[in-house]
Amino acid sequence: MTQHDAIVVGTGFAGLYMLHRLHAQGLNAIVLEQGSDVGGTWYWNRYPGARCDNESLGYSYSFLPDLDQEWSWPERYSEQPVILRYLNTVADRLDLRRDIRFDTRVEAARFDEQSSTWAVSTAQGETLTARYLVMATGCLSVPNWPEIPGRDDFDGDVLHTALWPHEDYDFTGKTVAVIGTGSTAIQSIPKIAEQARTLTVFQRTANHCVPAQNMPMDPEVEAERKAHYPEIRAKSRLTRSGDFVPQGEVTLMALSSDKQQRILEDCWQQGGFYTQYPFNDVLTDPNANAIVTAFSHDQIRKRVKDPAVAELLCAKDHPFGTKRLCADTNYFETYNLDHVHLVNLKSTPIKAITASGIRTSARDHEVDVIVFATGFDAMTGALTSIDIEGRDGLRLRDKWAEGTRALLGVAMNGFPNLFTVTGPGSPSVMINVVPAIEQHVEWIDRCIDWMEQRGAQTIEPEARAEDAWVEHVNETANATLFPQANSWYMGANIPGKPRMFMPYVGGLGDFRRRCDEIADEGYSGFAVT
Ligand code: NA7
Repeated sequence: MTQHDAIVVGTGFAGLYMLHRLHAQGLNAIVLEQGSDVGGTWYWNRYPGARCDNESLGYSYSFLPDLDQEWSWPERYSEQPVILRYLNTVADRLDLRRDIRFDTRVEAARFDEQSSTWAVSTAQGETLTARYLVMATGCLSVPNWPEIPGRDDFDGDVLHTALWPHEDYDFTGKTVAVIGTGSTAIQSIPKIAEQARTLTVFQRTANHCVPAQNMPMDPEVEAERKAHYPEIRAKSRLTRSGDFVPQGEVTLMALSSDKQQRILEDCWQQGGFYTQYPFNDVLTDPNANAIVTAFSHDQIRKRVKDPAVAELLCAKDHPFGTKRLCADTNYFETYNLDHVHLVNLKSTPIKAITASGIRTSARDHEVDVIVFATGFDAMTGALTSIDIEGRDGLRLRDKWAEGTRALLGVAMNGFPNLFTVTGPGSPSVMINVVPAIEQHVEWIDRCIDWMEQRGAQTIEPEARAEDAWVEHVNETANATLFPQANSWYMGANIPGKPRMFMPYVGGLGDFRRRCDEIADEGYSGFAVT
């Protein structure tokens, strides 16, 4: 058994930063990573068109001012290879690789009350122990393979967007099926269509989608940002979204109809999350939401030639923005191509995968390749797929059987010295995730330092503090339209998963203030031994 001060799981943005902070404290830390290199989400998701929906100039670490100045992001939104290159650069520059063990999958973690240590066992048959265990396993890291009978019978290639081959996959001349129409499918479908002989998209639910308006990086915008990076970073830490743009200043329902249309046109012109940022009522007032929905549907009807296809592509079963908003480049125009077809699974559901393709209730679709763009067991999947056992034999899977419970999304009653970066009950996926990660990592780092200074042995949330936070998370979500959608935020994409709105919608600034208060008060709401 190898003994460490801290074990971190995962080498995405979270794991790399956590290791850097633990190094700075002089602790003996090791990171275990299932992949063969760093990058987390950006290591695995290599599908054609994979790109970040957050703007490049805000989707990077805030603690590397020299790198901020040296680095050039080529486009407004970065492609996966660019972000992966950035993370590799960070890992090299901070000399992190020496404490990362790749190709190492964590299978179980057990807390030993006698020694107050975690024993972490890997699929490779090793057990490592540490006083602190930090799960930096990401919110979207366990691929969802839907239970469709017959997948193993298919004679062609089966791909999942979240487990994409590391060498380029060539669709040229192939008949291709894509299952799913979430963010990932919306990014990859136009790219796959460029190569495929035919492409058939199997859509169960249309998603709300806005134009990304991607473009080469404007040198003036970049120079301006570089001149003011520190101030902008500092301000972004206190905004709702972790991004530095005006937010929530417009009440849509207070405007005349003309003004509403003009501001929406302007938002669509700016693209991406700008379509949501200005408003303070779109995610709380169904009337305001209906106006944005109608506007967005009109844009789709203008872009798609076949009116019946356009109608199918308009999201109608959930309010605008209550599922993760998708950002597109040429997605809707792709359906104007003769070799691209849309199958509506609501009227003709998939019955099975056969040796030659996909069988719906209407007919067989023969294809060479099936691409599953079917998402993730989000927020909890990476944690519950590991057998985590805390105090008194309590298993995390059992604790969360009726819904997630955690204090600040960072720690859980019954699991001393276990920390989760961007766990359920924190802003995580509701905002720019890099500032969300940084806030959590810095809080964990400070907490571990405090423990070390006092010679304390264990820290864990008290049950009543955890209950109060869970109630606050629920109340905050229930004051919005978010719970009306069957989203992965709600666990609704995985059969049998408890329905509960998992992330915290109160915004980063207020969340950070609450977390800091708790730390300033000597970790109020936490039991320390
Ligand atoms: P999402 O957003 O969860 O989308 C998955 C898609 O797959 C969605 O359209 C689903 O339809 C569809 N799906 C899932 N299971 C099935 C079955 N059984 N049959 C047909 N269609 C199915 O995942 P993404 O990867 O696109 O995006 C996840 C996040 O990654 C994204 O928001 C960014 O934050 C990055 P449904 O809506 O469930 O009817």
